[in-house]
Amino acid sequence: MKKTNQNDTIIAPLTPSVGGSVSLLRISGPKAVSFAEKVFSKKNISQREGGRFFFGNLQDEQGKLIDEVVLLFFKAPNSYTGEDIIEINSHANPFVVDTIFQLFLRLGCRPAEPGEFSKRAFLNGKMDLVQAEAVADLIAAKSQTGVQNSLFHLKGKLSEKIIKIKEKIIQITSFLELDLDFSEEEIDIISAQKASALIDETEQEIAQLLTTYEHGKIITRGIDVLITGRPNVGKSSLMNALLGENRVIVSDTPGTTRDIIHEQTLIQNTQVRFLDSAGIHLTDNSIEAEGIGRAREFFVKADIILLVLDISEEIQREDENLIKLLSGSYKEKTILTVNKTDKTETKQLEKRIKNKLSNTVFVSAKTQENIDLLKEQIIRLASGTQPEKADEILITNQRQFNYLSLTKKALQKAKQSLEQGVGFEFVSLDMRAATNYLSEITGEITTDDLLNNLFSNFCIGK
Ligand SMILES: Nc1nc2c(ncn2[C@@H]2O[C@H](COP(=O)(O)OP(=O)(O)OP(=O)(O)O)[C@@H](O)[C@H]2O)c(=O)[nH]1
Ligand SMILES: [Mg+2]
Repeated sequence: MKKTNQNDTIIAPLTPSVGGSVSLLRISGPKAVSFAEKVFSKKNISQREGGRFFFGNLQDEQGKLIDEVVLLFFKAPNSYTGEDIIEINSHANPFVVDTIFQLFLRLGCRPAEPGEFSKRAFLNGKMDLVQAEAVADLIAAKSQTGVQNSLFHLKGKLSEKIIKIKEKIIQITSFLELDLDFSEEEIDIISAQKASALIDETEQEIAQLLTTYEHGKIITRGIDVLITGRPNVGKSSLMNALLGENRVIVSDTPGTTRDIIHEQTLIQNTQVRFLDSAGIHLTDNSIEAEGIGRAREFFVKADIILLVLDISEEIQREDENLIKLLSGSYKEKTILTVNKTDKTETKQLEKRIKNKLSNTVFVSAKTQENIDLLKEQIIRLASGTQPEKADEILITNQRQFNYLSLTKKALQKAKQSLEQGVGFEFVSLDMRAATNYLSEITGEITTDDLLNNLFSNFCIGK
């Protein structure tokens, strides 16, 4: 996001440009009302109370009728952005919407940058950063639980939790600093042991929040599942079986799938996106070769990898190489999916395969055997630790996760110092660092770069 002037009056559509029957445009800033009064048939809006709606005609500068509209007025500071806001509900015809948009640009509005309404809301103290992120999460949530969790964040529940933890840390720090002040008089305010125990308590609270990230991530963003394996093992057939429809072409000619094909579905109320890829030839020489560079990119990005084997054939060198590759850094997220169980007596092979990877499922894409079990495994593996209570607050993004991890590290360092008998003045520095990291989560401490980066990922009109 460019550095933008906060005094500009900005405009953006809140609804998609095509489809629907009503369209909504939002205008926010000091001149929103005066611009509207110039072209709306009802005047003196500024003298009315905020939170009202008005029905009337919208006309251009020459008095030509553009549309019959409903106009909403929110008076500063009681609006989303904290500024005067006018919202125009017009008919959803794209010509009408564009004519209104152009009219307001001529009157002096500037098109809003992505996320600019929310950025103004943050800068005007209407919400903190966690709440602003919750707005974007709520719109994009990929499950009902994701919606619920975003609402918790929006209502400030995560922020409250973080502020409470921060207050505890500040209190311990003030004990430590007070103790330093009184050290001459040999009055003990707090012992190192007591301080260490209190820090440990807060560290546990942060550790608990950190464990919610995996689950928080998937309910907000969904799960990406990559289906991989050598040619002809039944990757595309498996994708169809998991989707419950014949989406991908299947044939007995190896090399049928060429490009990555993705399709999504809901499993246990969670959005799952399957990616079917071309079969990988992984010969001994090619493990490090350029050829699998692209595949590796997908290995990194995927939340779960299904490595498909064909049990009706002997395990081949290519299978072995893929198993070797994936049992390295991708082990935790790989499920060895042994396919075509309908074709052979599997007992012998089962034994050989059993210990190759800890997560193994035997399936038949053809008869659908164990496909439901595979779905369960996918969700279980991606979810990490499940929340204990349904209404538990989950953290949902990398930024929150990183700052909480930094806070935890700073507390651990403080605790270590106390155990080693380091002076309270040094311990207090780590405690203050911990407080600052928490302030960055809610946005009490922030930089222009961070704000620009965060809000530019929002959609236009939010
Ligand atoms: N009997 C049996 N045949 C299967 C099963 N799954 C796939 N096949 C057959 O195996 C052959 C290959 O299936 P595909 O799904 O095209 O395999 P693929 O791994 O996507 O192949 P490429 O795209 O060429 O890499 C087809 O003839 C399928 O009908 C299964 O569970 N049982
Ligand atoms: Mg295929």
